[in-house]
Amino acid sequence: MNKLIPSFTASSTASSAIDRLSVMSDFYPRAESEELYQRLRQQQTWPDNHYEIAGRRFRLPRLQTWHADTGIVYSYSNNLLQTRPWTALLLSIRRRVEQRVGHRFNAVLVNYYRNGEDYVGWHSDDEREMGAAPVIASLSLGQARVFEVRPLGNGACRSAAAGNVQSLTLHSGDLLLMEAGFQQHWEHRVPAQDAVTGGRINLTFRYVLPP
Ligand SMILES: O=C(O)CCC(=O)C(=O)O
Repeated sequence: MNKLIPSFTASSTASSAIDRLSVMSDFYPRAESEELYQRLRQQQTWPDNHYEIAGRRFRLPRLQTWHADTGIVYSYSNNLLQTRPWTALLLSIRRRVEQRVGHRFNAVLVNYYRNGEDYVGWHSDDEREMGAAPVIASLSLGQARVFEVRPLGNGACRSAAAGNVQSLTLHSGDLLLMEAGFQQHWEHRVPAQDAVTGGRINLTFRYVLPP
């Protein structure tokens, strides 16, 4: 399958089977990415990570904020988060990402993993509001963390899928591109890593279809 963006270099781990996932290493040079990490960590006001669904209380294993253009509605964020306006810093990062990948984005989910205990579990970013084949650009800042992918499976396929996990390490400044078609066939997670003490911020830029 052709790469949508030939100038992206696929990571050696991912390229073996996942041709709709690519990583641009050092999209931000290391020193700049560390500075961005510190600025975001301090500038963002992180909301409480406890929430309720149907009267039951849950704890999100990370902190999150959600920013979107005016009028953009997204059910995932509405369940958990209030939509915030873009900050100047987030907007400047968005512009640079858009220019590089050649896609427009109108929303970003900011995930703050405070240490190795924070994680995101297996999921696909396949909410209806993003259309049938979303393109998602994901910027990593701060502590390097493992990112795992596996084929989507259900029922009997689930156990086969579990044995087919591929992983790569995302470093500060790396831009991961989940291209059109990736979410329909793969799911991903950032597992807990007990040995990790540093924090990481990840920005996933998305295009949500206007209502
Ligand atoms: O932190 C990451 O690298 C992944 C974040 C993620 O999966 C998401 O925001 O949907």
